[in-house]
Amino acid sequence: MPINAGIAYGLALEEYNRAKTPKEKLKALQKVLAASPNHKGSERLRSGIKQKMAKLREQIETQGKKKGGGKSLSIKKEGAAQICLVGTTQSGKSTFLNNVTNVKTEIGTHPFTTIKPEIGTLDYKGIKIQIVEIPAITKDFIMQEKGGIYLGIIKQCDLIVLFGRDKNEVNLVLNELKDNEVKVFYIIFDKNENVVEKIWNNLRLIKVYTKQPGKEKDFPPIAFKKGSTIKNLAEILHKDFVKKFNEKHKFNDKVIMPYARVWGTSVKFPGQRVGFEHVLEDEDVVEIHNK
Ligand SMILES: Nc1nc2c(ncn2[C@@H]2O[C@H](COP(=O)(O)OP(=O)(O)OP(=O)(O)O)[C@@H](O)[C@H]2O)c(=O)[nH]1
Ligand SMILES: [Mg+2]
Repeated sequence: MPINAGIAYGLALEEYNRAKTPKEKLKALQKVLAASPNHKGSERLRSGIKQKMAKLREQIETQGKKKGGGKSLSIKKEGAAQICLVGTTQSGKSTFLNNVTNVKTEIGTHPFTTIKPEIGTLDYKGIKIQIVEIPAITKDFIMQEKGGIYLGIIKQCDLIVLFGRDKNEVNLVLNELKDNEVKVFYIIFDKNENVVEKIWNNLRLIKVYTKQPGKEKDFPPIAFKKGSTIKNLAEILHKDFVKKFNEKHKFNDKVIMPYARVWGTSVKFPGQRVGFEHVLEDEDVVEIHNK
């Protein structure tokens, strides 16, 4: 089917053909896409352009990582989860970071106060959650010098908290995430909500307390993915324990089957005896008997 392309489209294509670096090419392709006809007959054309853009972004990202030397800008995940604060400038990202973590970073009276990722640790009922403020997102932020690096960090995190001063800004950030194929789950910051609670509820984690027989539960709790079992807990507590158990079992040695007692919503009554495959729930207290 013939495509009614138009002058803007032609100019953008020309710009693309002249472009040398991946960044220039990506910028030109964005124009090509914007100017390309948007009807059924041009779907294949548009999806082809988008695929090319995705490849260029990847290229820019890898280049950025190499250039940054991976020192101050690649962020090692620490704690049970890594959260990224992503939003427009002066939307309250640093304010939130300072409020909920141990970090005291500068709160701006001017735009673009935060110029590098700032990292803090949130202590949620004993579970450590890493929070990273990404410098402000602008339209086409991927074109900025560090854009690729920031995108790399964003793509790796477990949850995004999205900031914007109004609906338009929130949409701008959402579009940037979409254009750059960020698939991470996000929540939108709302100062009238308990954002920390909302973060926890969207992480798909549970916190589990251990306990020694006859004693109170231990603190801090340990974080696990939803769906984790007693076996997963045992593996963390006693690294050799599961292995030894399996070995003994294999040689038919006389072993007392290990078991656990659980208090919490995953069991029918407090202190119920359960096996290795028992699925844990948030706030469960577990006493493992392995001797
Ligand atoms: N819109 C908005 N502004 C806030 C909020 N909390 C604080 N501010 C004010 O907004 C200004 C910027 O706050 P920051 O927390 O530094 O904003 P930021 O998003 O980190 O900004 P940059 O680092 O410059 O991108 C300050 O004057 C704050 O007092 C909030 O929840 N919403
Ligand atoms: Mg800031």
